[in-house]
Amino acid sequence: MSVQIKRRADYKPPAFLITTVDLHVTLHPTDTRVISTLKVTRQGSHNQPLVLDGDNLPVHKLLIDNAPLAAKSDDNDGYILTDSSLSIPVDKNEFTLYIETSIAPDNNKALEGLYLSGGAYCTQCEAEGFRRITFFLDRPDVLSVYTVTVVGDEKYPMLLSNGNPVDKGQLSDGKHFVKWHDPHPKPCYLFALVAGDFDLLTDSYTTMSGKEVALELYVDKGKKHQGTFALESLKRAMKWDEDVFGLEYDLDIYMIVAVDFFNMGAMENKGLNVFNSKFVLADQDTATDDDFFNVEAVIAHEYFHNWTGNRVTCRDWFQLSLKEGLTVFRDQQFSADMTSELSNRIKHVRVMREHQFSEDASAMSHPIRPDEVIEMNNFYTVTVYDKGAEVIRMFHTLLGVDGFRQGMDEYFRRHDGQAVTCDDFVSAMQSATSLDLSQFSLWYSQSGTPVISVEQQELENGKVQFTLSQRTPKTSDQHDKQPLYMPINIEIIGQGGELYSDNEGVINDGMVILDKESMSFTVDASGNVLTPAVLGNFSAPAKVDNPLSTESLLTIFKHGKDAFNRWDAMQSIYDRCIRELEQSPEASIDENIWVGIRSAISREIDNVELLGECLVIPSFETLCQLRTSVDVAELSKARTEFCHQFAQQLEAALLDVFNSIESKPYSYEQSAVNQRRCKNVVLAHLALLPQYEHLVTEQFEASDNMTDTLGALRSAQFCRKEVFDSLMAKFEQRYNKDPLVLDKWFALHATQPTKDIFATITMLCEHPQFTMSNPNRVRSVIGSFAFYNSEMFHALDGSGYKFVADYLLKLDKLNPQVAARIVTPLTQWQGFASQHQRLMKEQLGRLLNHKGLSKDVFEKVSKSLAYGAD
Ligand code: B3K
Ligand code: ZN
Repeated sequence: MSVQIKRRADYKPPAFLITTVDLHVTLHPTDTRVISTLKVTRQGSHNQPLVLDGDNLPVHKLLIDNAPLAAKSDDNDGYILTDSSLSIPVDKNEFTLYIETSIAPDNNKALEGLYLSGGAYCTQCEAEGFRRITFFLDRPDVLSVYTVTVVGDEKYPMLLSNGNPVDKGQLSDGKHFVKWHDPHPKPCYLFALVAGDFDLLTDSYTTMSGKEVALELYVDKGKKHQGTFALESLKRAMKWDEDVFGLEYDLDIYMIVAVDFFNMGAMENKGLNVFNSKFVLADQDTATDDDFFNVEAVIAHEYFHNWTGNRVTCRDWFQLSLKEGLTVFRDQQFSADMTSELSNRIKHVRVMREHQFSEDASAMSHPIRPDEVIEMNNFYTVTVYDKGAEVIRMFHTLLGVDGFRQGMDEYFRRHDGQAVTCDDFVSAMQSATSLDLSQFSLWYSQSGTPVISVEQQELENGKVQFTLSQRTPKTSDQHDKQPLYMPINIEIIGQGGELYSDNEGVINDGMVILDKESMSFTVDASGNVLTPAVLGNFSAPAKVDNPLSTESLLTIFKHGKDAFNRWDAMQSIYDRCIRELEQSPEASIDENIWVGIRSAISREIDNVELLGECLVIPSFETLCQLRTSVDVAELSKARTEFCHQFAQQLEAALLDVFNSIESKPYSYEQSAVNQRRCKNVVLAHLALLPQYEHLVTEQFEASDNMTDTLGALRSAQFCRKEVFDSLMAKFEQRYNKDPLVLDKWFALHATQPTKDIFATITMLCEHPQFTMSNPNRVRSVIGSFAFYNSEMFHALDGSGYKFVADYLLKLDKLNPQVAARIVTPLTQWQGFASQHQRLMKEQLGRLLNHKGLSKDVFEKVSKSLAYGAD
């Protein structure tokens, strides 16, 4: 297969710009006509032809300043059309180009470009989907003012595009049209068009300068009541961005459309966001607390893009983290302000440890600003997004709230209306601080997860020397690593909980800067045992190697000032216990640990937020990241055994917590969320003890909300099979008309570690609500199996790997983007024992040899197989 690798170093400014775009789109399922009129200006003096991107598009008509141009032939110098480009010979410096083309949205199952699904026309252009609609300079540094006329049947009463509506009317053939104008120049990836028949929720928001903005939310017919929370979230996001960053909305109307068929979460098209309905629709009967949280977070994320992404956009796609890392950081800060700082931080750190660390350890390792890409869609990764956000968080930590705001103000002052680079962002931040950020900027170019090691050594005269060192192991893409500039949150805690400071004054406000391979400082311990709690609040995206005794970990839990550290100490204790059971399955856990946890529970019984988080045993995926050569069956067995001992040993304490939390009528507000969370975590532990099975069924029957219903169902996974089956059957009967809710049921089935899992999955795929063409369904069945059913996915007969590969071969023909996501667990073989590796590579080999494999899947599979070969 011949593929083209694009490199960041090869960037060249565009040879032409397109200042205005006039699009006229006449919708039809198999013959949508797209007429595009472009004002084109040559950049600089050169005589190159104008080369437009166009993905398998025909040219029906082409005019330059009204003069027709034909295709090139022997005796005529016309345009040259290939399956990916249109080259137009032209010597004018400024001209108007008219091109007529056509597309078939009904045959578009990749859901990129313009597609017709679930009865609505919808577009997705980021990263390079606009070239599937019409010929264009499909790159983010070409900014144009758009005027768009959408023509459609009466069957589609709502015809939407970016900006403000400026005209509408009936046409003689029974069709109607709406014309839109967006005054803000934008790159084509922010173009959007939607046509359909929706229920509409309306509201308005008055901005800080007194401008009234119309808010419109379009949802499927009959779902209006499920849209209220999203609309309220939008207003909270608009207010927060004004309060915290002084940023105001800039059009008269802000529209959000929720659609069922969507490859990812949502898309920030200017003035017309398109959302996966999963991140819009929410009410207490159908959405869990986590769903409500996600709706608010994604609504905010897309809204925040209006400044960080749309007003200031990326020069090229290698700079993606410029908008995504920054916008994720902004949405995280917003969510923390709306809900709780602690549980937000824990949530995001879990994502880093479970998914980003594994990406960095795999063949897909890349810096937050990648250097090489085959398929851009493969780089919307946890590294670019979440590690990118961690890098922005470090700017925030280093510059402080005011310094960061000053840097942001300067960034907008310099770059509003431009397409810029990560270096431009760093330079704006540099203007707001006296710190030298040059070493810090290595975070943009160096991949991999640094490991911080902590050592302590007793010196004479009662002093203890602490040494912090850093090392970044080589990654698949880079062998040589340099020391990074890291802010490290640190607490030195004495046995009685007193905090110590150092003699050299390197700890400032609980923070040290580690900017070389290693650094040391001393503390007067005067005979006291000191416990260093390092990387509090996950102050840098790193792993920590801090060999503390169990007693020290319990000290951190008991006396640590930083709540995050306290949670983290508990996680380390669990990890340590599970390791013991891996080494010897008969081992019994040190009684002191149970005593410590029991007393922790009784001390914190009213602090349900911390308690709820602390009682979560690290996931299988997180444990994998702390180990090498994982034998899946062994690790799962040890984890399961630990969970059983945990429930038995702590039975009385867990029951106390369960009984202390009274069930109240549902409301989505933080204290109630914390209580439900804690209660459901405890229920899952108790469910391992047969005598508490009734608590699970009782909660299921009594529940007035999806959080508790699903909490009961998850716990029922640990009860007798007939209990689980009967509750699952009731759930399915109740929600079988609501595929979005049924996704939860699909996922629960697909993650059951049962021997007959393939029969179950086959049955799920035949369910009337399942369709391979809907990414949400595929993710909930096949994605859940591959990512979260570790025991069966990694079964040593290779059946799990083969099942996923077989499915991906079919899916890849329809939707390469989704296939390339789901192939991820198969490509991350590096952390597993050799018997797993061999079987995983066997399936990767099958995929690679498949004729017609998409470049999306090809890029990930070929890199994975090449890993370690050099
Ligand atoms: N910018 C979009 C993601 C587009 C993904 C293209 N494959 C959503 C977001 O991050 O807000
Ligand atoms: Zn984004």
